[in-house]
Amino acid sequence: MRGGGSGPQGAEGRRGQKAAALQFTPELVAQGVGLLPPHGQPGGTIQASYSVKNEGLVAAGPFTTRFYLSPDGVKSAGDKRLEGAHAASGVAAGGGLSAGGIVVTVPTAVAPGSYHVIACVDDPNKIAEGNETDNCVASPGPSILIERPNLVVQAVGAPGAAVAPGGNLLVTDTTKNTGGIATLSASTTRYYLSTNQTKGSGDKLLTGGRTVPVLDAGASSQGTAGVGVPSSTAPGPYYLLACADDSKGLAETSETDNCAASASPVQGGVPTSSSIPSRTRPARWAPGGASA
Ligand SMILES: [Ca+2]
Ligand SMILES: [Ca+2]
Ligand SMILES: [Ca+2]
Ligand SMILES: [Ca+2]
Repeated sequence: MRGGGSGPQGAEGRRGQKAAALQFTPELVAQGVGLLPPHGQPGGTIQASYSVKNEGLVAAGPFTTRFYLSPDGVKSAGDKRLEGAHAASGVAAGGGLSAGGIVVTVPTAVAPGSYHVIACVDDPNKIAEGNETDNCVASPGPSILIERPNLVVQAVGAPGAAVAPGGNLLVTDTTKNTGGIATLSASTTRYYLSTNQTKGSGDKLLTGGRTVPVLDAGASSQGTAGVGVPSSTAPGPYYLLACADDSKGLAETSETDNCAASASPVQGGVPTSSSIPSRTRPARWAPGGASA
């Protein structure tokens, strides 16, 4: 009987040693985590919340909690850490802490998709604990959808008059956000003269542009811009192109659908009014820059 009892006594002894070890360290255990709102975009901010318990018999001093986006909710090396963290002042022995409204930024490298969020307390591991493997907790289901906005030009109004080199003209366009989330910032729609209806390297950029404000998902902005025609514009018919976010300030679902062309071409490259006799000037010519 004595021999039969040694095994259990040994196990109890190990349990006792473990319990004794736990008594003299903090033991942080992550309890729950959440994100608001449930959708975001690379470069955008969201708000994290979490809770933690200290199951040890010793108070935990200050520690840092960090957050990760994980496709499967299992913490692994490929998970993307959200920029920003929560600096907890500490948790009393046997106590708990809940924190919310923690502003974190989605890294620009995060691909669109659904993610679980994971909170890891004492993430840099500055506090020695009885158990270091229970410091992370994942949301039970996917808690955030990472999306991008998408700007397109829906309509371009071609000027009725000819396009004179060195002159100015007014162009009208409608720029729409067809993506599922608002743009992070304002953008610039710019305009080109093109010999066809597709943007190419030889197209002439018109000076000036139009600032498009922040657009919610599905929202559009219509506006008119005064733009200048390069004096080197050769004679011929041109389509007018409008290209959304032409300065490439926004990451979008598609970067190749940003331009649209006028339905019909306009006549371009007509000499400026100062270069030909006044009796032959058509009334439609745009004024020639400084002489206007
Ligand atoms: Ca722990
Ligand atoms: Ca630790
Ligand atoms: Ca686009
Ligand atoms: Ca863009």
